[in-house]
Amino acid sequence: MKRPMQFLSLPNAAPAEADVLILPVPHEQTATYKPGTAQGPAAILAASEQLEFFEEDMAWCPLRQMKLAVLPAVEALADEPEEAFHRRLFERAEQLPSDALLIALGGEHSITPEMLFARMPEGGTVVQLDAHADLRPSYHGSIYNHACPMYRIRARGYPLIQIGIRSLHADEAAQIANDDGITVWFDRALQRPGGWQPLLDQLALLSGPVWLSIDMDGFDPALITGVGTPQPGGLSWHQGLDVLQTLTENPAVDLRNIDIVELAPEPSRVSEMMAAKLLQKCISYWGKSQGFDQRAAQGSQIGVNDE
Ligand SMILES: [Mn+2]
Repeated sequence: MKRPMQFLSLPNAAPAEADVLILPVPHEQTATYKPGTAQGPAAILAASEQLEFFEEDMAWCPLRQMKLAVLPAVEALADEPEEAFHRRLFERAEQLPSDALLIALGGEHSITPEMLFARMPEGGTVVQLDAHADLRPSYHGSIYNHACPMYRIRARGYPLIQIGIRSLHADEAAQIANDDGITVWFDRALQRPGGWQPLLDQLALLSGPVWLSIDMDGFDPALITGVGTPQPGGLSWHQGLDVLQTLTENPAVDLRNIDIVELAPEPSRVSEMMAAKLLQKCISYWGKSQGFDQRAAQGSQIGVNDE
């Protein structure tokens, strides 16, 4: 039997009423090294069954006071050209309510641009956790390759803040050096004494719409081996949470869109558990920043027997 797509095993709210929308996009077309990202969304949601309803950092049960819906997955049809799939993804993202928090689950990183073009207001900034700059204009003959999403986004004028970068082509390094709209926080410098706080200071000064794009390979592969293209070094779990918390607690930032991409499940299940817990933190930190903890309990999703 096909496992129902649910978060924390909870029944899904009606999408039009949801405060949080989870969009599975199990798209894997251009992976260049380790396959498996197509199984990412289902594995993350299955792992979420093991999470507690209580989220310990913010000390509340987010889904007692927020409504969440896992949406039907957007998947490529058999023999569908890449361009047609990406157009459908754009249209799907465009139809979703704009005031809910959208969290898309990949799939490979190539899914980010169309969703972003559909939902990100002008003047918005992209904050990207990633081992790779993803600034190639095309790769293996395709602009939709997972090495290219940030090139496409930057070409539309959105400024980029890239965090944890530790693998890039010389041409990407040249683009970064010549483009004031790209700020890169290289991993090696971030991990030196005093290297981390200036990044948080920059994020605390951001304003306007922000899209948070989390490539799971931005984290240390010692923590999460299940990624398509692992690279030594990388962010710790707590550094990832620092970024999330700084953005959600910045009242000048309007964070409505997050993607979590490039998870390729592995038998240990540690990798998908980390992604599931990160998803829970996104929901909790965002919900707390929006004041949902002050609202009356919904009572609709967590039943009395679910404790
Ligand atoms: Mn990436």
